[in-house]
Amino acid sequence: MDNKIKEALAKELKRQQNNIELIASENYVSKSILELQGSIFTNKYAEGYPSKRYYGGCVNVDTVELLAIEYVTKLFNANYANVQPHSGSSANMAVYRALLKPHDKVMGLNLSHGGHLTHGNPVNFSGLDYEFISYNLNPESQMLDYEEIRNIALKERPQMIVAGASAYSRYIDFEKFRDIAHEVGAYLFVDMAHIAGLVAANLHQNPVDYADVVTSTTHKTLRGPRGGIILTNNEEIIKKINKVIFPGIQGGPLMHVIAAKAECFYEALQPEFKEYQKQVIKNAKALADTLNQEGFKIISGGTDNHLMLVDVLSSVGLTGSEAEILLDKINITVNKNTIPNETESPMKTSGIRLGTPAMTTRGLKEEDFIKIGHIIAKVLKNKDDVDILTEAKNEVLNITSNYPLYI
Ligand code: DSN
Repeated sequence: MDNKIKEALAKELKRQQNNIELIASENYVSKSILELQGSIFTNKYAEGYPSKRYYGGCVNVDTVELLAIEYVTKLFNANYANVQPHSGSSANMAVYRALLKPHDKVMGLNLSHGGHLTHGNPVNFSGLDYEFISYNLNPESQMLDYEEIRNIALKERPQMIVAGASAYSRYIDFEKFRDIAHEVGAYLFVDMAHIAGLVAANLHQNPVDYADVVTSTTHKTLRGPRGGIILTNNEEIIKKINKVIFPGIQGGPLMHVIAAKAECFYEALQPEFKEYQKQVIKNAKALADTLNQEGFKIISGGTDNHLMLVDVLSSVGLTGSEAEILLDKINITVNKNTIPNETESPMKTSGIRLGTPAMTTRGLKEEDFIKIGHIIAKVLKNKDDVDILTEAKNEVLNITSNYPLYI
């Protein structure tokens, strides 16, 4: 292996081992998933679908793709799945292309209110190719306002409503979204990427029961390899989706990733996965409560899932970017994040987003997250105190050394 690449890999392993990872969309995969994603399945071209390929020699990749489909449909109680999307973004592109015409009207959650770039942001293909109308969180509760969403839908009459979020800490009522979509004759499309693991563990309402089509990534709470999936109960919709994924927008499927996805769904079907997800939620509540007691403003007032958005600007006068850099110095990794009615640029922001999936995989419990909450508070309130920063970094290293990773 090239020495420079080898060195970067070794340093990244050390970074992952020595840091408290609080990026809500990250996780640590099992050794089996690592092995499969780095496996010889990467050598195989398999354009098409199981038993309908454009290449010979697909007998074994057919097996793993069929297993991935079998396990994921069981996990989410869905009739049909496409496991080939390279990412959540290409899964979402496939849904729009399968069900909409260019410039059709679509409703999605505003990015700074917790949505995602592919839910209609003007700099993303979704916002460029379709006419997106954003809905916002309620200004008082900072929660989804179903009455307001219904009012916008009745006025705008969109062809599709997108539900789902990447920085929203509260329960999402997909049944209410379904009722609104039905009332205005729109498709309901749910992007459950962030909460898929909670859904798999029956700790959140399953959008597959309500939506026409559901997408997810596989690497967040679901704890699998990086990639996307599409689920539906509708045979006509899956036929359209399959055509859009291949040959429409993708070429050869990443068979090493699909093998790792199959293992991810297998792992998520085991009873331990439910216990893991319960702990993810308990840990998030412990962290949010601690930060709240320390005087930090949590957007939406708390969390029902694996993440929280903290308004650091109004709490301690730091931008999200300053907080991210400061916490990085003491080996805590977070991401700056815009908040509802953001006044700063996306590179600065007023908030940081924190999540518990990765550190829960390492085995941390509520008492650890209470400690982490106090460390974060101490550092963000004393940014210029070198002694406090040194003490905080030692506390972090003490925690990470108690929960070894990949040894
Ligand atoms: N970038 C992902 C996240 O961090 O939530 C969403 O795609």
